[in-house]
Amino acid sequence: MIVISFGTFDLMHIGHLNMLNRCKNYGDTLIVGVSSDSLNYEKKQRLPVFNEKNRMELIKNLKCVDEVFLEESLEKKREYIKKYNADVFIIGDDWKGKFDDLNDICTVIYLERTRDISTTSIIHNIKMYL
Ligand code: C2G
Repeated sequence: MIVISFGTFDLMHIGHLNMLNRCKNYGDTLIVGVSSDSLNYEKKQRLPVFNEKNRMELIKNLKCVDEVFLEESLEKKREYIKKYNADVFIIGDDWKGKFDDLNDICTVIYLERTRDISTTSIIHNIKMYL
């Protein structure tokens, strides 16, 4: 079974690792689309702290990840799923319901996020307390 997942993974933290480890439990191969810097700017109106090259390198080197590619548009999910022959598409439940239309070509699963950690809260804490 081939699993595909997506994300920015900026300031990689334990929530990201938990998500990807759990993704891998659903199949034999885990492919991860890492959102490009410009896609992130569109989504969040700011550039990531770590650039796309470094974010891809970090994710690619995790034991649970078999392959990474650059996700250039949120609308291209169907295309990427077909290209990588993914059987299962997994993402955090902050996106719950958003990708249900893809159930016609694969199984869409939303997993619960790790509580109390996010890239935004890390940036906030650094600004406040350091
Ligand atoms: N995540 C998690 N727990 C956290 C933080 C993140 O499980 N505390 C998960 C998210 O739900 C997502 C993945 O880790 O599945 C990557 O998180 P983000 O980098 O925040 O991803 P996002 O910017 O939402 O990009 O095309 C979809 C988007 O690219 C997803």
